[in-house]
Amino acid sequence: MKIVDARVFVCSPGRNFVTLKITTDEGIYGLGDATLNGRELAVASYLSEHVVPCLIGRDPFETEDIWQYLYRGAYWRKGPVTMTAISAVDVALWDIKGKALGQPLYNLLGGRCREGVTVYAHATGRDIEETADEVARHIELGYRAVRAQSGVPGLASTYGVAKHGGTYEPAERGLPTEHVWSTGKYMRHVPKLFEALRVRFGDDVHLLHDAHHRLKPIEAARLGRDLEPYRLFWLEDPTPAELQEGFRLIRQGTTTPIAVGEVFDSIWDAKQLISEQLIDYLRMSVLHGGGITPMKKAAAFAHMYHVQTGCHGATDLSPITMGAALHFDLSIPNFGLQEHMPHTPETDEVFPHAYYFENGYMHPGDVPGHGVDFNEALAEKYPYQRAYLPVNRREDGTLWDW
Ligand code: EZ4
Ligand code: CO
Repeated sequence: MKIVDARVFVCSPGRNFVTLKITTDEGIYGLGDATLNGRELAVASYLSEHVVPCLIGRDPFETEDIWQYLYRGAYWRKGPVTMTAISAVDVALWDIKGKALGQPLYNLLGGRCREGVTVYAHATGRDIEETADEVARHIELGYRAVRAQSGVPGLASTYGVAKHGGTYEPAERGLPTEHVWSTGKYMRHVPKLFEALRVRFGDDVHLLHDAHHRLKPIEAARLGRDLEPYRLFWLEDPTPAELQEGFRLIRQGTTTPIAVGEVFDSIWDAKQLISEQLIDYLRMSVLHGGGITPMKKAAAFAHMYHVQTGCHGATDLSPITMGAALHFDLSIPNFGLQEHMPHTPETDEVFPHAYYFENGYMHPGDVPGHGVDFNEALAEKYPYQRAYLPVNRREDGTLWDW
């Protein structure tokens, strides 16, 4: 079998997605997600200008060699644009393999290791009560794990909370909006949120929280300690992770489990975090982590150090990534938890998929490949619209991490 064509699509059914379609001489095609929130066109151009010409004529079964060719062969390694592009190729090729062999992807990756993939939902509200009501709604929907974010008194807006309540979407159309941040106000508020949630919901539901890279390590250690009575499943992205040894300070200060890695693009971003046992969950995704090929290796490495996976699954990862992630989650021994933020009906219509939610689990479905398709004609009705993630400043105007 040979690759005869590869095309890049950019569409915006509610938000922007970049999709790669690779077609073979046998008529089988595979789909990969190439979405990098706020920098979509850079990946689209990287693919169509620099990667697609190198794919024509190759055997789509050679996922390892093609991955090495695109990673090592580029000379310039790593980086979110490069790794997202490589991921799109890798996932599309695994999709082709599954379709050619008539098998769901999980059977090519080691087979099922569990009944289904436990997912966590997002509960978000402008204050503690509204957030608690959202937690209640998600427990009723069957979720066993819920991430809780709430507005902070004295701050006009914060990460994870929609301005008018309801569903939260991490990018906005137009130029970046600016938020104002206060670490002190935030840190005083979050323990009150989780105290209220444990009083109302008891101990059975898993509760999570995302600090979204806004704290310094010593502050994260204190927040983790303040949250210990409420037994979080994990505290996510407590601090930016370029300085991996910075996590030692967090570890020394708290036993709250730590999850990090949604912005990682390679195992090198996590090598020290894992080998020093500084984290509990690796959140790197098949999308931004370079595909299924490197994620299998990253998971195996993490397994040696008691680190489990906790794949990123926000709405800016397309349904193709959700499908691929579910096959990956099902087939590795050290799966931890998968994020699930439902897409809009428009997005689901553009990307018809076999995966489904039932009793707190997601299932990838049993169709060959990853089980997610792409409706090209419908996608054309939703052209790209420039959109950005917000930026964050401290109260005195200093630029901060968003
Ligand atoms: O802000 O995916 O856990 N999920 C998150 C996301 C990220 C977005 C950034 O594009 O932190 O909502
Ligand atoms: Co996050």
